[in-house]
Amino acid sequence: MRAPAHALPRPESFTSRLRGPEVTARVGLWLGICFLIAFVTGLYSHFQQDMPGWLTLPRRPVSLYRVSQGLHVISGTAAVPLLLVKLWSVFPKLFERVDLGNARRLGLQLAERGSIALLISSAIFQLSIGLANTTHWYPWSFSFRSTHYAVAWVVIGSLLVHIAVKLPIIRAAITGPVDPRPSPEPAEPEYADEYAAVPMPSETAPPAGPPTAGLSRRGLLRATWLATGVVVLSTAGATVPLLRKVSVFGVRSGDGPQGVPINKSALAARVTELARDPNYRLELKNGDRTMKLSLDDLTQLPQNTATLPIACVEGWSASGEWRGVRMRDVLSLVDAPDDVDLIATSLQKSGAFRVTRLPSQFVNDPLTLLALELNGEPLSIDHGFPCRLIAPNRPGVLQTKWLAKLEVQA
Ligand SMILES: Nc1nc2c(c(=O)[nH]1)N[C@H]1C(S)=C(S)[C@@H](COP(=O)(O)O)O[C@H]1N2
Ligand SMILES: [Mo]
Repeated sequence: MRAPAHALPRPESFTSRLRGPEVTARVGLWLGICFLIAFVTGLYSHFQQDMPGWLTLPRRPVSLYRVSQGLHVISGTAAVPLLLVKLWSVFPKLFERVDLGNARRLGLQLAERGSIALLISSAIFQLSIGLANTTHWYPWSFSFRSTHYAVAWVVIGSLLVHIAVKLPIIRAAITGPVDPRPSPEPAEPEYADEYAAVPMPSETAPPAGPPTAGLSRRGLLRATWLATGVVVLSTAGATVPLLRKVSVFGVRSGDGPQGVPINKSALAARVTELARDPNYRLELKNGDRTMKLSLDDLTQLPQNTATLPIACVEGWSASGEWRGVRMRDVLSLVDAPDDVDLIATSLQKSGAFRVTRLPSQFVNDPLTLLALELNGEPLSIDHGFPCRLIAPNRPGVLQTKWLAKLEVQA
């Protein structure tokens, strides 16, 4: 029966055989895996930047944050095509009528729909702002990190409820066949041979006609995996050096001054003049004890090398060979005790990343440098000339450039 033109469609108005729990559950399984990876790596990244007092984060391996944040952005990106296919596969359910006659059923239906509405809207919101962030595009005024963090709990919570509610359907759909089995054709009597081997299902010719014409569900799933693979390959080069050539949409390519991409340039941070000023001095402060060091003074101190990545929260990362003075050695100049935190301030007058607190375990790490050189040359102005902070296993946002002041926290 056709619905009148002005009425909403009914679930039966959608006739594609490709839809079904067999498809929804399989795509959903991978989507769930992506969400779980993004959630765990996201928590790690959040705590890196907002470390609760009870937590000590590891400093080795030095690339842990690079791998974790790379996985975060890759799994979030892979979730986009998966979510689209999954939403398409359940779209007709949107038009199911609620049963107004039965109060108990109505309550259950509303609860189910409410939790799904929350899941879908939070997931779409989360992936959208995450994707925008990887392209360095912030078309909103709220704080990205705290919003992304809060919504992550909404997504993961409503996802768990959703999985719990649908578990019987998911289990049956995943363990059964993807495509409906072709109904066996009755054997023609003259060919019947009771000694002939029974044909394996794959050898059985599919019945002719509409039931198998066109794309099968298996084909749809293959296309979905392929699309997800293409999306990943075309973006993951921002963090996986081997993929740089195929990652046409990699937001940051491998290039940038001295072989390392830049996020904020000196021009954008309005520090060029201050950074190039021949009277530049780095201020050290430990209580009343202060000291001012010129770039020349800094180059006279013992120099060390550390190979450490810059791993931006936005997903790109690159390794560099940094050379400079160990932070511990710098602080010894003002007799800083062993277990103090450090506040590093940039020449920048404003901006979210002009100040960092470096916990004592990083201050004392022999790989933490006040870097003066990158990949064999003095730091370029965009990488933080005259000097910057570089520490192992920390997000890029905390690797403060164009340092003006290092202060022992009282
Ligand atoms: N002073 C200052 N330092 C900063 C930033 C900034 O905006 N201001 N951006 C940070 C971010 S977000 C990243 S990812 C790294 C990038 O370092 P690079 O430009 O040398 O690659 O610098 C960090 N240091
Ligand atoms: Mo960054």
